[in-house]
Amino acid sequence: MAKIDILQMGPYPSWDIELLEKSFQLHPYFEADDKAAFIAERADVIRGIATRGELGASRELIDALPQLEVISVYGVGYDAVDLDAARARGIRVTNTPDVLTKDVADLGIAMMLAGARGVIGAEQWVRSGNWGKQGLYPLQTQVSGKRVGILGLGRIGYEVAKRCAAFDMEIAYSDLGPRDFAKDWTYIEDPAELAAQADFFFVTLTGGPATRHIVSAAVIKAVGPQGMIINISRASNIDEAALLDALEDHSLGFAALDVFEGEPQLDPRFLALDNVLLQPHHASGTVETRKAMGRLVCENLEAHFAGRPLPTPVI
Ligand code: 8YV
Repeated sequence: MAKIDILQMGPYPSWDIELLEKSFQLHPYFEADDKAAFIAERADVIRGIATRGELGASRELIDALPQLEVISVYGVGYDAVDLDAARARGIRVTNTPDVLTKDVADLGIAMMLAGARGVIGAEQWVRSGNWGKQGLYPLQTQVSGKRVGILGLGRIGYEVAKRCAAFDMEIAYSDLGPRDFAKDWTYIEDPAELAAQADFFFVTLTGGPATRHIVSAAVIKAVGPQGMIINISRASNIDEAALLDALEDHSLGFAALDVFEGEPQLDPRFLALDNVLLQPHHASGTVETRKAMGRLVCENLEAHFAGRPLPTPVI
């Protein structure tokens, strides 16, 4: 029987390709020079899309594929998929929640510690020979016992909070309402109020139109010159221009960022700053987690085409 045709939006590790190719014929969109011609040639056969969180699937692409039935996202975030366009056509969308939660929280904590303790600069101090020439590295900032504000106490926010609790931090959070499982932590509805009482301010919200720029200039200012913002969610959750202004004039102390507007291109202003820690959107980037994500992408596609319930549906 002929394999079902799947449009592949971005690269996957070889083990995912092997897995997917057992059941599907992959069409690597990202390798095509002429994207429009690539789609036009395959429009009548493509029944599924395998995409990545940051690549999603636009309305234009969905509209160009009349046989499309399912979009399987390699990532928990599906904000780059035009859900309205998919819903209007009855196209199913799946993502990869849960399997990446702990890794994303781990990287958030690593970024907090690295930023506060100057781990990157300290390593440079050793490599450059400054330790021998200039002596001790400048003193850094303590993390244990400090106040943390978590904007979005979903799966990832909860894992961040648990880790912060192990550092004896005072935990406050904001969400749509107080969460039953968070009785030991303080609920503060307003993001700016949450920010005002946080030394370390984690952004762990779902991305999308509803939360766009929720971390506004006012929230950034409220974190303040001694504070740090850690973003392991989506760039769109922060007003990036306001963030850059605040980092440049030091009205915000530090930012540790895994996500950027227009990534992988960055606003060059970031590169001139020494009060940022910049990471290449790799919070879920471990072999173990990426293997689990790849399996889920494949399992969702297989379930759909076999008429079984989808393991992790979005719509
Ligand atoms: C991935 C992500 O880096 O889960 C998400 O929403 O953004 C990340 O886990 C990305 O989807 C991999 O392409």
